[in-house]
Amino acid sequence: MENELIAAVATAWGRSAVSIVRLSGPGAVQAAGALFSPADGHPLSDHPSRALVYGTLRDGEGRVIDRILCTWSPEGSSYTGEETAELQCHGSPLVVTLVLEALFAQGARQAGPGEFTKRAFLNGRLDLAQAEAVMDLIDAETPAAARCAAGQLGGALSRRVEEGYGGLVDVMAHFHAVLDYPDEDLDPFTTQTITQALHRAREDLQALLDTYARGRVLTRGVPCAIVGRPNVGKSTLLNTLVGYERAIVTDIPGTTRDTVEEKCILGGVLLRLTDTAGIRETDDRVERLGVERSRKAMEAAELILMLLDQSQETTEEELRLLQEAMSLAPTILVWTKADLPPAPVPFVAMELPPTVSLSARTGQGLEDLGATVAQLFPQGGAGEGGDLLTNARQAEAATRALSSVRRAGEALEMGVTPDALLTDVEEALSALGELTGKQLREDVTKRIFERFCVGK
Ligand SMILES: Nc1nc2c(ncn2[C@@H]2O[C@H](COP(=O)(O)OP(=O)(O)OP(=O)(O)O)[C@@H](O)[C@H]2O)c(=O)[nH]1
Ligand SMILES: [Mg+2]
Repeated sequence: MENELIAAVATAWGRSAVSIVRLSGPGAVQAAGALFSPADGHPLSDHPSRALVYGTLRDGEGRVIDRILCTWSPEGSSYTGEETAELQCHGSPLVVTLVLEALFAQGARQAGPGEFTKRAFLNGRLDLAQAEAVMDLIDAETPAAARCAAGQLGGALSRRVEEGYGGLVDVMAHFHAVLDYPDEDLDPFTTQTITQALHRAREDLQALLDTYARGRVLTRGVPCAIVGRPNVGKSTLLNTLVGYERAIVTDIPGTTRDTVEEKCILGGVLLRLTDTAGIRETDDRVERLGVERSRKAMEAAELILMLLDQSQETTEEELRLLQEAMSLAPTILVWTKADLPPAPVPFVAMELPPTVSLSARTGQGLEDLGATVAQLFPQGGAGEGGDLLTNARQAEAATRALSSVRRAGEALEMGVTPDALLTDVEEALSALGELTGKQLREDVTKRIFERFCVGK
């Protein structure tokens, strides 16, 4: 039910200086006021809204729970758009439990995941792209991702989508005018205007869709496989990048059997690293299964670090693996063990990918690796404004909008009647409406907000 009084702790669970308990819905101020006595002797609701009021919080039986700061907001000017109260108590899980129990006794119920933000959306305080940005900001793992989400929260993506929406609404208006006066032929001037409008919508939508690659890198990071023959130093590199001894390292070739996954930030980019078993022909059953997994990791990767040991001669097999890597994803060739004397450099008749030379042991060359990653996945610039697509749901809606606009354009060229074309434009509008949540099915809404944490 959307109009029930809900309560939840909004801060992380655990011991801390302060915890905040949120209360939203009809009767929020009354429920808080029944338990909270301001130190100045006036009831909570007599204090100005959104001011912090100091006082004592008691349970229903009058026992003191804590001395807290409390604030309230009237309907229409809170995060959720509902009447709310926030109780800042001391950051003790026990105190928080007692506060919540006391509020439940006043008729509140526990809020579900994302329920506050869902109400904010339903009450028009945020559109859907902004609501998703709330979650992205909380989940951000790099400064660039945080800045992008903050931009989206400010409405950057929504504004871009609205512009496209406006253009298509103009097209609709034109056509409705034509439909209303069926006796008059569509004059050439109108046809041209509409063709142009559809063309612009197509370009805008394509440009918007193109932002998704970058948006995905920002929010999800780049799946990155570290591959190479046994003993080239894959696990050592993983450990160096993540800053602790995550994978076992020995001088025995074939040490890593299973894939090992870990995240790191390199060149400002979030990498989802997978250290793999060294790829070679082997009769060992376990190792062979490991090699299969290595190949799978390579296929799933969006960046491959192909390691070659510069202190050993490069084999044909390694060059074949390098070629395979390059055919699968952007690849960086990493010469490892730069602290050891080099073996003769092989003659290679193929074009090489971006190359760095490093020693995971001394750390030399790691900065070059970071710079190369940053070049392949530039993070700064436009994306940080937040006017880009960052999740699959948004990209799917934009794709649908684009194909409808394409169909409309093609239909116009083929000279179909305006009403046939309108259906396509309407579909494009409805897809764009889903993006910002103007038009949305309830099951989709539900799924989106379930991704949130309780208390948000
Ligand atoms: N001198 C030097 N030795 C290194 C460097 N990186 C790794 N090694 C050594 O090379 C050997 C193999 O390292 P690993 O990281 O286990 O190699 P791997 O590629 O994961 O090997 P497998 O798991 O068997 O495929 C170990 O003895 C490491 O200490 C380096 O930068 N310099
Ligand atoms: Mg290893």
